[in-house]
Amino acid sequence: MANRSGTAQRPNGQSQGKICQFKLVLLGESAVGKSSLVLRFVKGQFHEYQESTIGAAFLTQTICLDDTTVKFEIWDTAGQERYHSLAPMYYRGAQAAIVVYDITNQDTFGRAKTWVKELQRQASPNIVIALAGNKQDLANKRMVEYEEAQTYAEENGLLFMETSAKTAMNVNDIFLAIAKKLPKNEQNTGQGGSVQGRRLTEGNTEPKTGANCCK
Ligand SMILES: Nc1nc2c(ncn2[C@@H]2O[C@H](COP(=O)(O)OP(=O)(O)OP(=O)(O)O)[C@@H](O)[C@H]2O)c(=O)[nH]1
Ligand SMILES: [Mg+2]
Repeated sequence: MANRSGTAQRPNGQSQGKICQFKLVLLGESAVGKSSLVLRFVKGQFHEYQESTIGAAFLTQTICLDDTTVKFEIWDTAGQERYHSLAPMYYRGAQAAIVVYDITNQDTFGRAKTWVKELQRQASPNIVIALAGNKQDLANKRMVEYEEAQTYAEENGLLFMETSAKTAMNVNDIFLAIAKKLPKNEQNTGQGGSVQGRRLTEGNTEPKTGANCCK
């Protein structure tokens, strides 16, 4: 139940804290592991033979952050070039983006930089962007140095982590870091479809309980 100030309350009147909803989009070259990262985050699973995404996939996951429940509405886009023109539909109005590259493939890092530029030019001005160097479990085949990506991320104001959807390394952490960076104050939690996160109202406030959510 949400009261007038948007603070969720239990029937006994105890405050559960704020509930915020954010649109997050994943972008990056095909086969870098976007769907695998989402599958790991949302379902705790990994598939060696993950199918290439057609168009885009939509999933949600909820995490708890101090007194705030953060619900991510996740758009996992298709990395194949023929779907590029669809991307603005998914990043438009997004409050957060994860741009993914594969640390074993230098070209995918170049493609990630192009996505970052496109987001900086065309997405919401306050969008929180995270850069994920995925397949960290294959560090013995590394083609992109950690320091190179970290420097690039610092220069562009991006969150940065190397991740592995396979081992789960830093997967929850990158979503958590984004959740922490997103604005959650009263001013920034307007109603549906606003540029910033929106507060849930009665009827859709119940967060999913799971590994990433408090009960
Ligand atoms: N070793 C390893 N393999 C991974 C990792 N993440 C994904 N993969 C594998 O990489 C392949 C591509 O992963 P996807 O998640 O389908 O990649 P995608 O970025 O969603 O690709 P598109 O949907 O075509 O854009 C699959 O065979 C995955 O099993 C990882 O962290 N480590
Ligand atoms: Mg995919």
